[in-house]
Amino acid sequence: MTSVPQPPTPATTSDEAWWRRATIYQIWPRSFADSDGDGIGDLGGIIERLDHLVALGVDAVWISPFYESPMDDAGYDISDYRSVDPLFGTLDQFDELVRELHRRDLRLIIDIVVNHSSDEHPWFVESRSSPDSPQRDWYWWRPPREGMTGGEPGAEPNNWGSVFGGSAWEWDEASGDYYLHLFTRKQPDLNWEHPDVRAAVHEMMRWWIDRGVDGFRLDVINFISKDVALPDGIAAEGETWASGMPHFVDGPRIHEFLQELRREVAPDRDDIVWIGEMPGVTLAEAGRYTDAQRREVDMVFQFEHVGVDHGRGGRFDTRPLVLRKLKASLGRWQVCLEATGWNSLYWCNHDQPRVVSRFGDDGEFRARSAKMLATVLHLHRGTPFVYQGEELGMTNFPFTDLGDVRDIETVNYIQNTRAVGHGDDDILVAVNAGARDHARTPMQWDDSPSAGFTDGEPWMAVNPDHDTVNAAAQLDDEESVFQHYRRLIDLRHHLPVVTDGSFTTVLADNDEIYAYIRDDGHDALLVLANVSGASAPVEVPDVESWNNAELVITNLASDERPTGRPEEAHLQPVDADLQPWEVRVYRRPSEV
Ligand code: TEU
Repeated sequence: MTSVPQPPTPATTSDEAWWRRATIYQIWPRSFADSDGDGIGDLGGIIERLDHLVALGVDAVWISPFYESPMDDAGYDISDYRSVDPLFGTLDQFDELVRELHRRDLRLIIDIVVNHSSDEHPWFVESRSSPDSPQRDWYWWRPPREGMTGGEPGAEPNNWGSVFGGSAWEWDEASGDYYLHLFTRKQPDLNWEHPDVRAAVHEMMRWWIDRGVDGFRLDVINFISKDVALPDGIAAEGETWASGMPHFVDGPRIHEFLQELRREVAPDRDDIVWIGEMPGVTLAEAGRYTDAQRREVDMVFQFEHVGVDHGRGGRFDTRPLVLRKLKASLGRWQVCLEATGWNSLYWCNHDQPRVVSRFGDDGEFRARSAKMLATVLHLHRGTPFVYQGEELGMTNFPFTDLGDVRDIETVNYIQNTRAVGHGDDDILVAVNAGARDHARTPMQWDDSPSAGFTDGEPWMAVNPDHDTVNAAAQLDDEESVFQHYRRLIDLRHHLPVVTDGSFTTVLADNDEIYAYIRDDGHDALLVLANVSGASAPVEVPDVESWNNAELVITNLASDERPTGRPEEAHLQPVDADLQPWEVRVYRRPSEV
């Protein structure tokens, strides 16, 4: 028997699952911290920077893929599931990281990418070697359309488009079939219908549990069960490729596969957290996935709220934020998952532009609006995620040259839109609004030329604002964005209503104010936020009941507060106009 390392003491003792009271910090290893001077972040760099996470007060860390990979999709294309890519370090360093995290009472969540592997994974290499390979059916191989020759336009087995542009099928001349890849052609989809595929995944994940991990973030896990008939999708007018989503999102055997996964990997480890990344997941399905009784996943990453500013063209087709839509979306998830489910709460990750540039003001009110957005998010019901640099109020990168982007999705977008005649100026606007590259610039540790990220040449340019936006400048500044995040995380640890309280939207139709009430029968919290750059009046319902409430957190700097002193802030009426991007959170005894 392999020994299972003891989990660390939970952040707060409670009979509930620890992750309900936790805040999880996401590290994208390539851009977090570089320990060996090659310009690329690594595990050694993470180990050196753990005190930053301790100072912030988070409970767990999720690390994006660090496994061996050709890096076609920045590591989300894995060629060896039981390894550390030499770029990122060694398995010994991974073990050291687990020890160092656990020593600090921090848990480790790893990223499992098993909807697809890399085309360089030995499973795919074998599968591709011949139609007669015993592993042929580990992936989705299909012949060309009836009467057509493989490789000719329109011969693809169906009309599904890849998430990253073009067809989702790649013709393999040598073995005479197409294979399915919902993402890049170097990310062939695994066939979960095959029991040996599932068994291989279970075994691999048990191996990581034995190495001490405390949880899993499962990449696009609601795509693993496909309609085996692989029917055509409905293409929009004038488009060649259709979304295949209706045929693989929350597919026919998804609940069975997830229950089996949890049962086979960690049947008696209730402390392991399971987080499912689920693009396109419906509310009804999310309720099922996160119903604790069903033992599937503990929370899902859903995408509705990060799509509210998207037009038909998705991330590269953004519109100004309509606050009502954002509130309605998050509010719907709050209410629908209240009884049996659980939410994950995020603005940022390695796939999203920086939230302060997106929904806030990354100019004059950068710090204030970053704190407001953090407060609004963290006081919803669910588990909040902080993405590296978000706690500093890091901003989007001001791209002026399309040659500076690195992400495959952006590179493909540029190529495909140029091919249909779009000019670079328009493309630049789209890229500046929505590209994943914004999240992937090096972490800003200090104001030195490489922002303290590396002693070498950073693999991607550092955001020029690192001379003012950096960790060194914020750690000891009580009024920094960092300290505000720390206070929010601390509030969650000490105030049960943040975890347990019911959620009620107020002023749903107001287009400037984001307001809601949390109530656990003991305490009530009122969150009032101005999501606009102009001061805004606020009509607090039942305002008298809040008159003597305590102001638990605000984002105004001391010289910006009406009284100048936090302990006197309550002297300001609850319904006083909110300043641009201001947030106030009040607490009073519950009246329920
Ligand atoms: O993302 C899933 C996904 O479908 C989108 O969020 C996506 O990243 C895309 O940009 C839509 O525009 C996950 C990972 O988080 C992402 O980094 C990977 O590229 C993708 O899966 C494939 O593994």
